Amino acid sequence: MSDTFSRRKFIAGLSALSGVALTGCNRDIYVPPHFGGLLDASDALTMSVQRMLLTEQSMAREYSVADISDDFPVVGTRLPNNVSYVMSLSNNFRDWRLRVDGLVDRPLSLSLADLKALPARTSITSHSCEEGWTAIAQWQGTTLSQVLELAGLKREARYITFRCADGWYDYLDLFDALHAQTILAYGMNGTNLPIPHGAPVRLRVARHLGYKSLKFIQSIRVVDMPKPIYDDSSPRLFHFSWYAGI
Ligand SMILES: Nc1nc2c(c(=O)[nH]1)N[C@H]1C(S)=C(S)[C@@H](COP(=O)(O)O)O[C@H]1N2
Ligand SMILES: [Mo]
Repeated sequence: MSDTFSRRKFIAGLSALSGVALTGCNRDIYVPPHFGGLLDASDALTMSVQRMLLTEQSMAREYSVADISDDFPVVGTRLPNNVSYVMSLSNNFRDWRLRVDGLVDRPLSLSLADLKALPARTSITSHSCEEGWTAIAQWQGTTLSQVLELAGLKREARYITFRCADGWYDYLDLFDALHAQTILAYGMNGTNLPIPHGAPVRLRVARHLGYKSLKFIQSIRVVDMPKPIYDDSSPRLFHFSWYAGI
């Protein structure tokens, strides 16, 4: 959004759409035009208004079957060294559950079958790792937005945080979390997601570099502000500085 874009009109439009007047909002106050400020400006943002905002978002390019890479590298963890993960792997993830909690109306505990019962999205997108490679695969899963809608985001919800079975932890803002190409993927190239690629479920965040596409997702927590975690078991300590920008 450019500086010249009329914020005032935009916010006014939002309040009209959501049917809620932004009373107490001093319209002459300068608010920097960034998404965080925009969300803060309107606590009245409903999911449907957010979805309208998101239709303005750019989509990552989608490819055809012929573009799928023969070799998709594995980066980082190939098999989480975690007892409960290995146990659920041994029963084919039948007892695996995805917890969704935090700032939601209805905390969830979803099985793989529950996720697969939701409408699926299949897309062929490219994945670029900051280590310097790009590969294309077909991913199948449920959009994260559907799962968040099932749980029901509370008004204070701003970020979606993820914990993985190997100790990785990261977050998405609502714009990325609700994006149509952000999926919880359980299928890759027409088969179940292979273990080294993050079985049973990984994130695919099409417009981000590879590190945001977390593998071995274990739980999702909705928060108003992601907290840096000091966790000795987390290989992500070196990513700590990324939180500084929030
Ligand atoms: N839990 C977890 N998620 C992860 C990683 C990891 O090691 N553990 N590696 C990240 C990085 S840097 C990349 S490029 C991709 C790699 O996914 P792939 O192994 O399927 O290629 O997953 C990302 N998500
Ligand atoms: Mo990566």
